[in-house]
Amino acid sequence: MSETPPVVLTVAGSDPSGGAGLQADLKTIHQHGGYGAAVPTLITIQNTEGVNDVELLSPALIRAQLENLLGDLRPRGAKTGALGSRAAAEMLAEVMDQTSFPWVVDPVWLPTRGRPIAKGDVVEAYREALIGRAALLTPNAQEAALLVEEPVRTVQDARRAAQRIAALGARSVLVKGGHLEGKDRGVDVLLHGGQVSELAAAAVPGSFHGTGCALSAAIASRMAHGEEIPTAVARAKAWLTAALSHAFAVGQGAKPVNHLWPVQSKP
Ligand code: PXL
Repeated sequence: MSETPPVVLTVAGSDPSGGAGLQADLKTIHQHGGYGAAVPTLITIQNTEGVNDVELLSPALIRAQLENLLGDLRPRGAKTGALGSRAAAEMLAEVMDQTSFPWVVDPVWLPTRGRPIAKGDVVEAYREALIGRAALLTPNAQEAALLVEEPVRTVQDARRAAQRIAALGARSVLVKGGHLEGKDRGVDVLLHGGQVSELAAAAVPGSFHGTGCALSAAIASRMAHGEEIPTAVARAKAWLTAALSHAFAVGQGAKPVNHLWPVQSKP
């Protein structure tokens, strides 16, 4: 007899190249034993070489999709990716208040390549409305720096940023170290239960796309299965490192995460 998988919801942008956004999240959720449900927030015109343009869906259209879905399906976990605007972030905060499952909030404001996929004042909306409602916030170093208005270049900076983001109301924070400098590159900092810990992984050489999306979707899926945040984060990171080591090119630009790479420790 097969067990019913937990529903895992992603609220994110569309990346037609399949490397990031909704498309990446659905593959990752499936691979981690979840049933993926997906609400698009914006459409990018994008291939593996970068984001060429973005069109935001209206907050009313995003809200209608969410309310209709949540009136029927019962997710056990969720993640947010690109939201695109302050208005969408504030609307989502209201919807989050009507739910009781954990939300992983992945701030997505700047793609690695191409034009920004969010309007300027979106950072403030995260600070005011989303940080305090997230079970876990997963900024990279650059996003953490925007949140705390201080540079984040070293593990020491990342530890301080995590504490300051917690002081802004976040329950748990994972500052991802993929963009840290020198020997600190690839060291993530997790603040959970008031404790700060470091997670190191061997840096995988190459130019990749969609690493943050895959990581947050994997963590949300593991949490939907009932895993505690530190275990979910460590195992999701181990899977991502392996999935990056086995990435392959699908176009002329960055390689997407190999989303279908097997998960060693099943949630
Ligand atoms: O990797 C961040 C990201 C998330 N979501 C969408 C994107 C990107 C980066 O390009 O396009 C839709």
